Amino acid sequence: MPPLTLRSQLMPEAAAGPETGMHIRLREPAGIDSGPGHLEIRPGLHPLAPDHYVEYWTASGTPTPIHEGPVRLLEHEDVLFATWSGPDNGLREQTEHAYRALLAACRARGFEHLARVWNYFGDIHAEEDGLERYQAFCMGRATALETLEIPLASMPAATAIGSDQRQLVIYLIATRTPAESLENPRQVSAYHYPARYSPKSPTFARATRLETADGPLILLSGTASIVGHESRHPDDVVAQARETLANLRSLHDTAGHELPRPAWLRVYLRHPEDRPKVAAVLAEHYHDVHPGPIVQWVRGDVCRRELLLEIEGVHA
Ligand code: 3EB
Repeated sequence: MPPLTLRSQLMPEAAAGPETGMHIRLREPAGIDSGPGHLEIRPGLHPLAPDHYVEYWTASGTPTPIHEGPVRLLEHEDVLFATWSGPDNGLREQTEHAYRALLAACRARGFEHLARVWNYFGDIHAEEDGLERYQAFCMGRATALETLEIPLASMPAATAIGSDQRQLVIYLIATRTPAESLENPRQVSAYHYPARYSPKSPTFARATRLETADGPLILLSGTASIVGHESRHPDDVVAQARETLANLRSLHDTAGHELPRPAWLRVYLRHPEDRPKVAAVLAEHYHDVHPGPIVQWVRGDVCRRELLLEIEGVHA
């Protein structure tokens, strides 16, 4: 099989981006729409002014749009973009239902492998059925992935963030051949976290690596100030930013040699006013990377209350 073509770009809203593929726009209302060759995903997040970027994912071949109720797909030769938008009350059941439907749709078309998944829903810390909603989400997701017999060593990279709107929005990238799942030696694998974080552990890898026609593509999961399995530096956003970047560096070091540079990063901040402090830490960390990563700043709730930021991105 020739290497796949999969490209990711973060571009200013005013720029003319690719017309086909998956477009992630931070505007209201939360949800997903499809056009002839593209999907528009609105996760229910707010960008921090004055930045307005759009994230684009493109692949080779003429895309075929498929619409099956709450599942919308965009099928390419060797990449399938699959999305879900639906209510986020009864989150555990909704999440399990969404994952089952998404995975069934991917498998039916020969895309057995998940490379990257993004998950957004509102009120992440609220209680539901005696669980925090993030835990309810983890249970629904883990149950679906177990039923579908996805091995822990083949988990996708992921993001799960509390948004500002009550809508469950999931989008993912599936491939016919497996991505390589990467773990971080500084962190316990999320799927081995102790049960106190969630009765069923979060099921994701720290990153995935895909070989593409343009070279390796590293998809970084949402990464926070967690060492081992414990949150570090509660109440200290600068120390959390440094710890998060140490995690990203360690992850990068495990991904192999001659790796591509960070193309773009997205920083989720619980408190928008922390941006200047975190921006200074990022500038210092990437001062010798030219060109440095494009950075998008977003308001979002990280799954543990004490965590003030999370960073995800793409090396390409
Ligand atoms: C962590 O490392 C922070 O449940 O899919 C980051 C990325 C986090 C993805 C997920 C959770 C998820 O545990 C939280």
